Amino acid sequence: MKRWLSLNQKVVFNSEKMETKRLTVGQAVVEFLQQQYVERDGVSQPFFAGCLGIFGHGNVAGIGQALQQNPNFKYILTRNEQASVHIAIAYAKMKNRMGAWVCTSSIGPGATNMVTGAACATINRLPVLLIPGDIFARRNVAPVLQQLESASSQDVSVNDCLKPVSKYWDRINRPEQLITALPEAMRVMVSPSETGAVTLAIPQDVQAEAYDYPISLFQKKVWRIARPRPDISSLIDAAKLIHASKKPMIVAGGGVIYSEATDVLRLFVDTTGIPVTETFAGKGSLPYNHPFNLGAIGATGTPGANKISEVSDLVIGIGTRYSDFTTASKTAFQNPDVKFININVAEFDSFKHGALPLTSDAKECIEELIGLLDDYRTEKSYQQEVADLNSDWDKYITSVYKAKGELPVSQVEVVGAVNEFSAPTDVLLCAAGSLPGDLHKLWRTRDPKGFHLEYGYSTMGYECAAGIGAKLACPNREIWVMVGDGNYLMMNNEIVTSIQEGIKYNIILLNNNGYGSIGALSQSVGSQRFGTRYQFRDQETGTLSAGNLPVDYVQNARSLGAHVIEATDIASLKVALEEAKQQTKTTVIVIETDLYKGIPGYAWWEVAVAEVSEMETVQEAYKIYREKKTKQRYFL
Ligand SMILES: Cc1ncc(C[n+]2csc(CCOP(=O)(O)OP(=O)(O)O)c2C)c(N)n1
Ligand SMILES: [Mg+2]
Repeated sequence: MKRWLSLNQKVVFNSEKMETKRLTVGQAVVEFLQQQYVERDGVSQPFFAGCLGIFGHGNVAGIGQALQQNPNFKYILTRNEQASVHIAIAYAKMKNRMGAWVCTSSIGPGATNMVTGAACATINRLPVLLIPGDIFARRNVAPVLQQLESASSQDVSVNDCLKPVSKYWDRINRPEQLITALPEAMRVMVSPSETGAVTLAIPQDVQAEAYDYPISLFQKKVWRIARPRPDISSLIDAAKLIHASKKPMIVAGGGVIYSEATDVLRLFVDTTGIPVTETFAGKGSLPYNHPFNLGAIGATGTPGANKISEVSDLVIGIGTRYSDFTTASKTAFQNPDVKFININVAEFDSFKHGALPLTSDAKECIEELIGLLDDYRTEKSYQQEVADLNSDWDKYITSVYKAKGELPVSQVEVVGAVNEFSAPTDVLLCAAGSLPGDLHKLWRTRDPKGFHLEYGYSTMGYECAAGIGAKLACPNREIWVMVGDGNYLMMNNEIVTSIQEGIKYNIILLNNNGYGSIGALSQSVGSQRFGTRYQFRDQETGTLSAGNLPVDYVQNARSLGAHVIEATDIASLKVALEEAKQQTKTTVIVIETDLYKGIPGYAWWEVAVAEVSEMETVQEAYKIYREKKTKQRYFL
């Protein structure tokens, strides 16, 4: 043992003899984060782009002070902590999870503002590091401003709300706990199967305390993003299932894009003739005009995708978590003998629907599968059917994109104008409302990163903040945020941040004076759009029906510092899009759209309907609901 030690002088077993650096906890965090790198396929890059946030008493002297003395680690002041997280999510999504931001907040409302963002990140499987301040670990001055007191424990703070929405959650009560907590936080953030929101709650006194940290904590560390290979026996079984299948299909989810598997997917499709359907996160897996691309699947899917999923005997899910929108609330797959193969880096997802699990990286697995399929090819007639469905749908898109000349314009006409104006590598960004469904069906995606939909959590208010994150990740792409009036009113404040930072993106604000989406949903459950219009209250009927509210979106956006253009019809919208592109600062185009003009859907989405009611419309809706439910299936 002695001899071994003498040969390895640098190995120190006694922590007393470690080379150390005296830093506050806040300083140690910032120094550590700057040294974290990720590497995939031989390309290495720093993982953290910087820190977004808002200071308060919980973080100003700790993380705040550390950020000031480390100007190389960028700090961006935002307007709302939830929005910080939205920016971080959009960035990580555009970076295919190879980059992330830290979000810092004070104690209390700043921290709980991040709960929604954390849930959004975790559900979408996107990495973000949250560092909320926390109440004094020392406790002697409790209760501090914003402290949630508990009569049953002193070890509770509002940060505990972040536990269920975080993939890793820790509270750093002593400075040395950082030494083991930080690598754990990194392990989870860079894991393709585990990633999501990671929370390190750090009490304000602890953030400012100094400790002698081992210098090895601050050495450059490169985390390899592995491409785990599938189990070979399962892979052989998968190849057999494909060989036996007459009507196989692929459900391409976000994992295809995050794994950068789009080229190999295309090769797989070209060699096998297996058609592709796309989830919200997976849209862009194949270009829209590939003859084997059936487009959007599920509740907001195309007729072609729904027709094929109804009869398919083998569904190959790649990087999908099978949300209810994808499965049309478990009604999409009706072949009594349907089988599933799931290629997913997360074991949890790969076992869904009783599938043959190929727990592995999408790119790696597809490559290996191609090697086992020999000359397998779907029948010519099936390929022809798919190609016809693709071209029929494209003709339909052309017809609905065309402006009809009626005012207010329809939402679909706006989608058409933006799609036709945008360049292939531009980014369309959206999250909630009636736009996501229209975009899922109708957007002609030409680039794997061209379609950015946050539809895991469908967070109202995501869009205007997320535009910043998308632009930070892809400065050379033009970002087109499409947002409804409801979403815009929920969170538009980050326009100010974009002006502050000189980060330019475009917002197309579709004002239909209320909730087109939930209004239509309300109607479908028999509730006649109750409480979904932005109208004055009618004092006689007590309903929101006495004329549109006079919200001036043009003035609103202008007051935040944006360049604003008002469009009244599709012709003026086209001119506005050109003007927006020329601008160097964030530009908002406001256009009024029709609340009622929508396009039909081709599959069901389960939303519960009242079982009893005196309202006939509800009774009728309940009958339809019961009928639809008969198609729901379990896959075991
Ligand atoms: C934070 C949040 N609250 C509520 C909802 C439910 N919801 C989804 S879309 C929507 C209305 C969106 O309104 P708008 O942006 O005007 O879009 P439109 O429905 O008119 O297309 C609501 C209330 C949600 N997704 N997120
Ligand atoms: Mg609206």
